[in-house]
Amino acid sequence: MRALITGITGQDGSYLADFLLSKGYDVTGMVRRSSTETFERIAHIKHRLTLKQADLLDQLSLIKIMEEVKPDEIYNLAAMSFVPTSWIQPTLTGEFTGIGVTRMLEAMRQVCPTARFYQASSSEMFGKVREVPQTELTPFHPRSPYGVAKVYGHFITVNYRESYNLFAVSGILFNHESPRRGKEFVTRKISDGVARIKRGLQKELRMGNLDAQRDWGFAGDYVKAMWLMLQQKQPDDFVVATGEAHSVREFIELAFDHVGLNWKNHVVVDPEFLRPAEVEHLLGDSSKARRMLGWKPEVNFRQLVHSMVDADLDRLKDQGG
Ligand code: NDP
Ligand code: GDR
Repeated sequence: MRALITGITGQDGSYLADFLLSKGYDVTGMVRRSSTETFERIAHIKHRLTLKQADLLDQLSLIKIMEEVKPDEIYNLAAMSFVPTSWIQPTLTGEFTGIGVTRMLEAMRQVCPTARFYQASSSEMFGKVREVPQTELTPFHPRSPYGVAKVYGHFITVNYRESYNLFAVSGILFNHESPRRGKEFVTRKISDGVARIKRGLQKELRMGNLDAQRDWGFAGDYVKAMWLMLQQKQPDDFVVATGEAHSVREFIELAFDHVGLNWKNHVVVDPEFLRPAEVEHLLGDSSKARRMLGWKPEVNFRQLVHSMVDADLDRLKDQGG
C-alpha cells in the first residue's frame, strides 16, 4: 500500500508516518521548500521515507506529486495550524487551511479518483459550542479565521464525496498533544517552561487564559483513528476525542507538581496571550468512532502531562543544573 502524507514534518505527520511504516506501507511525505530543513520530527525514519516537494498553494505541484506517487491513501494534514497566527494572516490561513483542501481534492479527482482521502478537521469548528459534548451532528460556530478555514475544508471534503463519489472523509479531531508538539501550543509551552524552570534556565512562564478547557488526548493514539477511517467500507466522518475536559490551569498545576514546584510562584498571566475571540470549553463525544472504528484512547491526561514534562526535562538535561 502506498500512502501520501501532507504535513509529514508536523506533529501528526510524524506519528502517522511511524504508524504506517509499522504496517508495511510505502510512505511518501510532501514537504514544502524551505531555506533550512524542518525534518527534526522525522529524522529517526527519514531513511525509510520518500520526500517530495510540493505546496498546498500550488495546484500543479499537487497534481504532479499524485501522478508520481499513485497513492492508495492520502492524508491531508498540512495546514497553518496555530490559531493566534490566523488573526495576523487571515487570508493566507484561508489559502492553506481552506482552499488548499480543494486543491488536494481536485488533484486526486483528476489523477487518482479511486484513492482514499483523509481531511484533518478540527474541534475548533465547534468554537462557541451549541451543545456539550460535541458530536458529528453538532452545528459549527468557529471563533477564529483558522476555525472558519477548517469549516470550509470540512464541507468541501463532504461535498467532493457527495458530488463525485470519492472516498473522502473528515476526522473531527479534538486537541492532541505529545513531546513532538510545536512549542507555541499551550501544552508544550507549559511542559517546556516547567522543564526550563526546573533546570534553572528560566524563572517565569507567561500565559494567557487559564480558564479555557480542552479535551486533550495523545497524538500517537489519534493517528490510528485517521487510518481506521480509511479502512471502512463506506466513507464517513468521525469525532475523535477522549470525552474528558481539563482547564489550562489544571494542566499547569499537574505539570509543576510533577517536578515538585508550586505553579503560583512562576506563572504570570500576560494579556499578550489572550485571543480576540476565545473558545472556552471543548468536550468531544467520540462514541461513533468507538462503536464503528473500534477506536479508543490509550493515554490518559495525567500520563500525557507527565510524559511531555519528562521529555522536555530529558532534552534540557545537559543545558541546566
Ligand atoms: P503542525 O503545525 O505540527 O504541522 C503542520 C504541517 O503542515 C507541517 O508539516 C507544515 O510544514 C505543513 N504545511 C503548512 N503549510 C504548508 C503548505 N503551504 N504546503 C505544504 N505543507 C504545509 O500541525 P499538527 O501536526 O498538530 O496538525 C496536523 C493537522 O491536523 C493540521 O491540519 C491541523 O490543523 C489539524 N488538527 C490538529 C489538531 C491537534 O490538536 N494537533 C487537532 C485537530 C486538527 P512545515 O514543517 O514546512 O511548516
Ligand atoms: P488550540 O490550541 O487553539 O485549541 O488549537 P492551543 O494549545 O494554542 O490553545 C489551547 C487553549 O489554551 C489557551 N492558552 C494558551 N494558548 C497558547 N497557545 N499559549 C498560551 O500562552 C496560552 N494560555 C492559555 C488558549 O487561549 C486556548 O484556549 C489547537 C491546534 O492544534 C489547532 O490546529 C487544532 O485544530 C485545535 O487544537 C483542535
